[in-house]
Amino acid sequence: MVTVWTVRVLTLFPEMFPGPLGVSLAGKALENGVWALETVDIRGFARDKHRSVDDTPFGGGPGMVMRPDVLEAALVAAAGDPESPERGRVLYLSPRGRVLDRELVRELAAEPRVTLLCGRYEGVDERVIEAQRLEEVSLGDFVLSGGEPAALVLIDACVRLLPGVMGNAETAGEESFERGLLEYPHYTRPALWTDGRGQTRAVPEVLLSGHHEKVDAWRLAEAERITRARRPDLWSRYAEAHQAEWDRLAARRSRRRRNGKVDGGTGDTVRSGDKSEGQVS
Ligand code: 9WO
Repeated sequence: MVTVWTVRVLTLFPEMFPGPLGVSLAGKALENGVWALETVDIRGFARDKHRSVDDTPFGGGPGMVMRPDVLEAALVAAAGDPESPERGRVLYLSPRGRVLDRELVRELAAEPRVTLLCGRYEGVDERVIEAQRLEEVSLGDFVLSGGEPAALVLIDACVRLLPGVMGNAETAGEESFERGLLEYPHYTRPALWTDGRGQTRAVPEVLLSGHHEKVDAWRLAEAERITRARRPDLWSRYAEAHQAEWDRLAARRSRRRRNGKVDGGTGDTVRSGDKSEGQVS
C-alpha cells in the first residue's frame, strides 16, 4: 500500500467511530489498510481538574459552548500548526458550512489526510474557527445533536471513492450521478411479483429483452424523466450541457423527414409519459 487515506476525527465520543464504517465495504477496506481512522478524544486535552471542555456562552442564552483553548490543543496535536504545510485540510462539520457535494468529496478523497472536528452542545467558540482556519462543511439545512453523524457520512462518501474499495461493477464514473442525473429504477427477480395486497407487478419488458442498447436507452430515458420531475435544479444543468447535441439530433430528424425518410427513432417507445412523476415543465 503506497497511500493510505487517513482521516482523524476529533470528538467527545470516540466510541461512535468507526461505527457503521466498520462493516461492509468500508469496514473491509479499513481492515485491509486502504484507509485509516484515528480518533482523538477532545476531553484528553482538558486542563482543569474537572476536565471541562465547555462553558456557558458570553452574552447569555441556552446551552454550552466548546472552549477554544481545549480545542486548539486538540487540533494542534492532531493536525499540527495551521501554518504548517503538511497539516492538510481541517474541517468543522456545521450547518453553517459549504454544502458537501460530489466535487468536495472528490477533493477530500484525493488528499492524503483529512481532519474532522465534531462539535457538540451549541457549537465551538468562534475564535477557534478563525485561529485554526477551520473549513466549515454542512450536509444540508438541518441540525443534528453533534457533528459525529455528519463526519461518518462524509467519510463514507470519501472512502467509497478510494481505489480498491468498491467492486469494479460500480466504478464511480459510471454512476448516473456522474452524468448529472438521478439513478434509473432497478429491478430483480421475480419478474412477476405479487405484493402483499394481491397486486401483481411486472418488470418493464425491455429489461427482459436482452437487447443491451435498448436497455441502455430505456435507463437513460428513465434517469432523465426522474431527474426532470424531482430535481429541476439538476435537470437545468443537464439540459444545458446537452442542448447542442439535442438540437443536432432534432435538425437531423427534420432533414430526414423532408427527404421523405420514415423516422423509426431509436426503437425506444417508453421515453416519457408512461409513469406519473408529478408536474414537469
Ligand atoms: C444547537 C442549538 C441549540 C439552541 C440554539 C441554537 C443551536 N444551534 C445548535 C447547533 O448548531 N449545534 C451544533 C450541533 C453545533 C455544532 C455541531 N452540531 C451539529 C452539526 N449539528 N448539526 C450539524 C451538522 C453538520 C453538518 N451538516 C449538517 C448538520
